[in-house]
Amino acid sequence: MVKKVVADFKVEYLQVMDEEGKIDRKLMPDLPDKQIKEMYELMVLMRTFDDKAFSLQRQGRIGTYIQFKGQEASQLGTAYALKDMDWIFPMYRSGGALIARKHPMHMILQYYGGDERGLKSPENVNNFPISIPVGTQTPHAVGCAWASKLKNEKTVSLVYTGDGGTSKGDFHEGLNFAGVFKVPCIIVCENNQYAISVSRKQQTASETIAQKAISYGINGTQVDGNDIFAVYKAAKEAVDNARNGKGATLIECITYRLADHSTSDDAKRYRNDKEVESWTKKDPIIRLEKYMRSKKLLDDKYKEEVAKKAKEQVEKEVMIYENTKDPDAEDMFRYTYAEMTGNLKEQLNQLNELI
Ligand SMILES: Cc1ncc(C[n+]2csc(CCOP(=O)(O)OP(=O)(O)O)c2C)c(N)n1
Repeated sequence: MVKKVVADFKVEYLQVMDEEGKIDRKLMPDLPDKQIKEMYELMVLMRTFDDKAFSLQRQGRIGTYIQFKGQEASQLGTAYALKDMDWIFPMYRSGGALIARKHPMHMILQYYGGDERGLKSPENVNNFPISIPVGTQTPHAVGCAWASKLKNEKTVSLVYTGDGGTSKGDFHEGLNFAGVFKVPCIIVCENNQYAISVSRKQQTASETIAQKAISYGINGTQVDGNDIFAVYKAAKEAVDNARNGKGATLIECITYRLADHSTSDDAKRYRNDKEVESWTKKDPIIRLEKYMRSKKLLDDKYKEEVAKKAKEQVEKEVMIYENTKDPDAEDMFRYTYAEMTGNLKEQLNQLNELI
């Protein structure tokens, strides 16, 4: 006898707005014009910040930097569906999501300038520090969601991972736990087609990443990650479900990293120009601009104003970053243990002799 394990094995793919900025009215989420403009302004701010941070790295004014160019819709659309008191668990490429979550830009620069204090969450919002190790953030987010559930707090946790991160054991452990304990967690996989030079096809034999949710008994959906409306709609539904006790969701955002993997990578060595060009045409910001122009929500003057304001804001944040006093070198000894150990004391003395 053959047992039918999965009745309807289907993965939904959601697109609301096509590359020309045309929307499917039936699918359009409820977003007043004011919010659409706010989303646009935030996406421009993110892009402006990202470009500036790259330039600062090249000038030696910050250390290694990880660009998120091209992934603004995936990051904003998901973060936008949350309340401030919800939790996010960002990864190294989540700078855009952090900006959307009110993390001061000068602090993001501070972190990439080598100062850990930049990851301290602002008081009024729950942003976990970013994860540099690939994949480890998923079990953290699921555990936090479980804690919220046990404490009956009605907050949800949202975690960002890459397509490469889905090959890590942590991802599967997290999803398994999320299913068993029915936790209020949203796992966002930004499938940007590459894990450094490893392509999505080399990463998994699954047709989609979203379908992995099925085996863990959680919801799974795939969206056009360059379509801000589709991402927001899927995220809002997932957040509402989580808050109402309907468990976790895995959202796979199909997107593309338009820049190199990091400032120490050269993507030209493993991606061809034609491919990059085809994704450049799907740029999430240009797509939203097309829609807004057709709805008379954007004209050249407004576009220029938004760009100018974003530039000024970013420049101001760079100034704050560059005027931030370095941490005290002694801090690394002071905060390692509650009581300083003998060999740390010795090292601290050596440091003091040097300075
Ligand atoms: C545990 C661990 N192993 C290896 C690395 C080195 N590493 C850094 S980024 C990366 C690729 C991750 O790709 P993906 O999850 O798709 O995210 P993306 O960088 O594309 O956003 C790897 C292997 C790491 N940071 N952590």
